[in-house]
Amino acid sequence: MNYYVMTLFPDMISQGVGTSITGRAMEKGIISLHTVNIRDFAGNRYGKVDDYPYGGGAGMVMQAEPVYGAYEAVSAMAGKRPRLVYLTPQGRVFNQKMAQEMAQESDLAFLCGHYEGIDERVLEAIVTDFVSIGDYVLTGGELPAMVMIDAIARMVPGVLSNEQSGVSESFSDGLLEYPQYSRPENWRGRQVPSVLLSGHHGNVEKWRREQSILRTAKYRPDLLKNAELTEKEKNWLRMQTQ
Ligand code: 6GU
Repeated sequence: MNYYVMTLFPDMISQGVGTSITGRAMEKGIISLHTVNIRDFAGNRYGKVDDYPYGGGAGMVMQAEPVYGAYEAVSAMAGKRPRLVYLTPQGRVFNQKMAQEMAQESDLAFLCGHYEGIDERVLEAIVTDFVSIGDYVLTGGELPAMVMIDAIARMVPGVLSNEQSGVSESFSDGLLEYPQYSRPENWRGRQVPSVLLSGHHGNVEKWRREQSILRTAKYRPDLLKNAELTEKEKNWLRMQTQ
């Protein structure tokens, strides 16, 4: 899968994506990353890409033409006009299902804004998806783009090892992960739950499933509506919370 990121801070993206699992996937050629500096498409000698908003108000607006030029360059690299995600708190809130769906694309482009926003006309002309990563405001689209690239990349075959891939089931059944423990058995007076030391695989699986359900009920009760619980599990959960 080929990623293209249009930004004023290309180093931030290449440093982030080039690290750890996504970095390894780039080395292996499973994903590629092309950053495009929007400043390179400024129509002036100073690399100025922003101007005052028509109608007045605070801050500056990123102008349409440099952004359009950057997308033309991305299109030339991709050999087509790829799907383009604009990172904005006004977008649809990103989730695992969207990550899964976007992972099917061969090419995916991201547009990172700064200042008070980008001239609406270029957004109308080129953006296919308006996406937010949650209900809070960030200073720019770079961190959200990296969040999306990471979540999407781990859905691309070969990016995770077989061992790691099982972990991706965690959200797909709509429940939070169960707690994990490693050595030592007693850490500063805190014991590992005895069922995990029992060697009884069936009991371990049952305990982990119960822990997932309890955690979800406690921290993310909103997820339970869409989680795949059996009638028996629903009854069991009612018993626990009474
Ligand atoms: Cl995509 N951009 C910005 N600037 N802030 C955000 C966001 C995006 N998602 C949540 N907050």
